[in-house]
Amino acid sequence: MSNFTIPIGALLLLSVFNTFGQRKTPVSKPLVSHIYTADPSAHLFNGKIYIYPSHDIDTGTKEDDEGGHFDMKDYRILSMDSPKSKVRDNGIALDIKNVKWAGRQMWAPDAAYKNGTYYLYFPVKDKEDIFRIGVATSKSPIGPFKAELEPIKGTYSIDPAVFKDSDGNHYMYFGGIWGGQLQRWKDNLYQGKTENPKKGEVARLPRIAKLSADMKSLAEEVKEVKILDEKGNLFTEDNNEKRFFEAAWVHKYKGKYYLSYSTGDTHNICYAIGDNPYGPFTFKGIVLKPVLGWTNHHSIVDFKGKTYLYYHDTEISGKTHLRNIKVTELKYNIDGTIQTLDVYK
Ligand code: FUB
Repeated sequence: MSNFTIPIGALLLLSVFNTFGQRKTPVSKPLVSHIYTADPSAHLFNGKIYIYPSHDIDTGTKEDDEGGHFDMKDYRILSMDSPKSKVRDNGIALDIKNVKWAGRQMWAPDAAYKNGTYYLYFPVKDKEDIFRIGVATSKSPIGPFKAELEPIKGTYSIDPAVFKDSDGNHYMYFGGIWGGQLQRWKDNLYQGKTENPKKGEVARLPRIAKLSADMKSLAEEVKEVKILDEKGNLFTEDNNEKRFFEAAWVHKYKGKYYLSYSTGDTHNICYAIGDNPYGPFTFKGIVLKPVLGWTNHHSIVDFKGKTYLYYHDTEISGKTHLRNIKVTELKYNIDGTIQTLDVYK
């Protein structure tokens, strides 16, 4: 975990140090530097890129193993005419004080569009300190968004990612272990405070449910999404270079479904390929090697025939919980595998 502050002068040199003290030069610049942003969920709406990120702030909350220092209180939406153009900060789109049921910690959101309405999906702890997923609506992609009075029934944990399939159906993926509390849920029932998964146990899996036509409720019971190794086996917890931790994202390429996700404590963004939204998905490799900071969280979006990876690191602050979002191009090999990105030289 990188926890030192980099003076502005050092930033000008455009090189930073990783966890092991090695000098690294980032290939991309932070998209904005007047605020801290993370977990960028990028979408193409009306020919423009809209980025739905977490808005990191320093509230002074003490760092703990559950991520208490990630104490975010609102969402701000960024937009760009293209992945290479100027970034607009469109101001506060949803404030925690306007979410009736929310307690604390607005974590990684996502968004979707259907029939003239934009939907913002967001994880936040309720008054009992349990992560739930809420939804808020707006007629504009940049908000302001109005939150529903209750979280989406049947949802839990963090990191919602809503995928629109070619047939118009929407699916929500979600879940994250450790501070994201996924380990506290079994068969969609809350088990109370539960230890993190142990070595040798089958690793926790991301969840999926189809969204109802109203986009504000689940159309079915939440299911686990199986991620298999090359031999068809589920990963165990000690295979933490490859197993799921948080930050699921699904995109489609040449008719196949790509599930990408963070391995958390080993800091990779990995991916697995499947034949339908529910999986199973078979592990293929690494999309993005570890970035500066502890967390790694991304999204993948197509724009004018190219594919872009939005991600974050801690280049500006050097602090785990104060991140900055970035973008770089992502490329495929002829066989459909993804070319692994190392975003430092
Ligand atoms: O931003 C808070 C949490 O950090 C996200 O929900 C995780 O995916 C990790 O990036």
